[in-house]
Amino acid sequence: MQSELRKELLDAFTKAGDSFLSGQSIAELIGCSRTAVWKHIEELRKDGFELEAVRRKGYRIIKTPDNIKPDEIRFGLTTKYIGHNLYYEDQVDSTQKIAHRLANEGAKTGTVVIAEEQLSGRGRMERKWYSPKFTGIWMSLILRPNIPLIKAPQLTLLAAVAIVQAMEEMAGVSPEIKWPNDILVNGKKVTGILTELQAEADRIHSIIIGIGINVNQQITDFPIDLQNTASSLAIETGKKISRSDLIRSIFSHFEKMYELYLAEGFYPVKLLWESYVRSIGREITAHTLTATIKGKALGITDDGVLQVEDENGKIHSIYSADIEI
Ligand code: BT5
Repeated sequence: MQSELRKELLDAFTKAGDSFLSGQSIAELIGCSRTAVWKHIEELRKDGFELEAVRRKGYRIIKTPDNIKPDEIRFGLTTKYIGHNLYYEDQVDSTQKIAHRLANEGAKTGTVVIAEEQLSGRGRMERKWYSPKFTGIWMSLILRPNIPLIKAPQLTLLAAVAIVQAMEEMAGVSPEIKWPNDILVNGKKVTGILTELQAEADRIHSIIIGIGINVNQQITDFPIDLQNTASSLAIETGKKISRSDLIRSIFSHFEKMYELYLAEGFYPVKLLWESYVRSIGREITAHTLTATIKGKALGITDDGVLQVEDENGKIHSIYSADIEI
């Protein structure tokens, strides 16, 4: 975790935007001496930040180190709570595993675990999520909403909307959502979402939303068996995308959607989700754990459940499945 002082310093620079912050005002803001300010600025420089220092004006940050360490994410972060407690790891089995432990220990809503590499990244139903070093965003977000268990899948859809909005903003692509948890760009899977719960009876303790985004991989970076179905933002746009910009944008869109959801329920989220979805209105095959259902995807209910009409006109409610379009 980041030190409180470092957080305050980066928040002050975020608020200042392009303006300079004088040594005196930094000292007052974070409650330390001018000499200590100088020391903190030197530490930022050592960690890869470029600062401009101008006499009588003060300091401003002109370049960040371009990584996804908490400092880099913190600078420019404007959310109220999403991403404020950030746990960064170089290499983990799965960020979900760490997030579960932190949630058990009482981690606050908005806590995020992020890693450069996952050795056993997981998808749904024990499937593997390929998460190579430095190229993607592998993170888990902890939330503690006061909602009934049955509504938990809505948060997968909410996350998908926020991620699509952030990708539009930061990569200039037009992603499509494939119910329930995939985000595709030009028909290829760029993102998977895995929502897990800690709950008892009908009470949710926490929801852990795992988000995996392929950002800067080239096609040969994927294992052969994924090369036809998977892609990255860099492949689809032909340019490298800043992972920390994308993460901040996701946090900020997520927080806005989440606040809307808590205040007004799922309906406004559903409307947005529908505008990004690919499978609705089409003939699909849904493979659930117990059956395969062929038919027309009619839409989702207000609870986020997929409705499929088969050839006999029977309507099936599908809670979770793999969809072929
Ligand atoms: C998902 O599962 O799509 C959910 C993936 C969630 C990953 C995040 S990363 C951070 C957090 N920590 C974790 O351990 N997990 C979460 P599912 O719908 O079951 O899709 C899994 C399938 O996607 C696999 O069976 C592969 O076919 C394919 N796949 C695996 N890695 C991929 C990748 N990097 N890009 C695209 N497709 C991939």
